[in-house]
Amino acid sequence: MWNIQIVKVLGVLLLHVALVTPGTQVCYDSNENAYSIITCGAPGKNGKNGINGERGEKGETGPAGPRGLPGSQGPAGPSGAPGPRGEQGPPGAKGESGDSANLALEDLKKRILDLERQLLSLLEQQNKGLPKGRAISGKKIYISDGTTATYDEAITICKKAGGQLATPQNSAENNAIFTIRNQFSIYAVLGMNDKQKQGTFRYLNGAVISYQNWDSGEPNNYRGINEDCVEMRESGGWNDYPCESQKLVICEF
Ligand code: MAN
Ligand code: CA
Repeated sequence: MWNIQIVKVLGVLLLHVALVTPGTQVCYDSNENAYSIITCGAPGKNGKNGINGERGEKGETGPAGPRGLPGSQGPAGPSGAPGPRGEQGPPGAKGESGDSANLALEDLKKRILDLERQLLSLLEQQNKGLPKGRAISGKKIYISDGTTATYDEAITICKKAGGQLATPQNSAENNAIFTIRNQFSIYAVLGMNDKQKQGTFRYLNGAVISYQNWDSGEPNNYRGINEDCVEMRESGGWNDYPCESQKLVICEF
């Protein structure tokens, strides 16, 4: 009996050594109650891929990428609105004296000024040829429409007209005013007074007069009556008189 068991085990071992090759193995068959050599099957093929998983959550924003290369220059924009005028610059240095063009220009200027003087002089001489109530002296034009007024009213009338009350400052101006005075045959009020200080006559701007043409005996503040204003008589000479009297208004421009 014991010998039979040994023979069995030895037999199995021998079988194992002799017959088990790669791809086979010794298996115990419980139905047959015996060991037998079987060829084991090759491993099965891999199964099919599973279905895709669910989409993951959105990842965090990555860090900013490196700065790109500068783009090419764009087209020029439209020109802007003109700026405000700048302040006047200092006068330039005096130019070099006289090429022929400059000389010709200077000569032309002189001739124009000469013509201007001659024209004014002619107009002065021809004061009688001007319309009534108009006279000229130098750059001044004198105008009257025959209106009479007090001294204060006369000042207002001339100011409103854009000029000032006639104020002779030399004999030529006095003559021009005289021409108009004679046309209306009314004593004319002049633009000066001695209201501030008796005996000191001043122009409307407050300056003491620099030219005078008083008739003899004037100014006299006649009989102590305040004669603070000045009129031009038919002689062309001046007399002081009360400012409230009505006199011919002649304005200068
Ligand atoms: C009148 C007025 C006076 C003037 C005298 C001169 O009385 O015109 O202003 O001084 O005449 O006699
Ligand atoms: Ca007088």
